Amino acid sequence: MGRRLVISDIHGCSKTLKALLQKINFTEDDTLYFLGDYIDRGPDSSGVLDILIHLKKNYPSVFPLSGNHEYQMLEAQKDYNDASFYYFVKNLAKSKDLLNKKGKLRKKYLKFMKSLPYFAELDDYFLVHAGFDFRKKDPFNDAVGMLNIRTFKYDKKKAKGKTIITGHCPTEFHKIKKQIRKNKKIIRLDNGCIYTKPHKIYDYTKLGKLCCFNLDTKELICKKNIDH
Ligand SMILES: [Mn+2]
Repeated sequence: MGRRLVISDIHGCSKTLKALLQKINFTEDDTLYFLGDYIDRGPDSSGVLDILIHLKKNYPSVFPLSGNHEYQMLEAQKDYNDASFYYFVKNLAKSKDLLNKKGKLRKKYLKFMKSLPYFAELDDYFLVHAGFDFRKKDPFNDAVGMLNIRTFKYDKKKAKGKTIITGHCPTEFHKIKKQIRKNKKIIRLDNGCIYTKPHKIYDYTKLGKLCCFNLDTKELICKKNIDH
């Protein structure tokens, strides 16, 4: 039996992702889920998407989900005119490498981002980028909530008693380990791998790792950011 593994927010850190995949020694027997936010902020959004597109194409047991950054990119692409879209991608998202020479999103990235589901339900887990707004009648149909919510209360009935694994909110490393140790029903796996320097909100000394969680052994395998 292969392992069931989950990796959270990568944000353009392709070297760190490659190193983590080597460290976990991913093979075709494993099932590998990604929690979204592959792009923006980091140095190599296109590199991260290339790795994911390659994995998804070659391994039927690789399941990338959408994050709010992929969703925002698709919305901007749909809603903005060419100049505004270019400004958004270059200056706000900082992912100019996703564009072709004409300033449009490269087709392979557009196609990939459009293909991403918002959550995955396993026998014993829900996997989702941000969480579920259980105050809603159908939280599993609420894309904005699943991709953006920051705090939410666990609802045993709606979550069917399953543990929820999320990313989205940078969480200090000792807190991630504590949630796992205490068998919490919500486990936040995002250690903010992009935060490697002093920051006005976050304590960067407790962040900066890209984490992979083994759903069966509860083991955490992490790689410190090597992209900058
Ligand atoms: Mn996010």
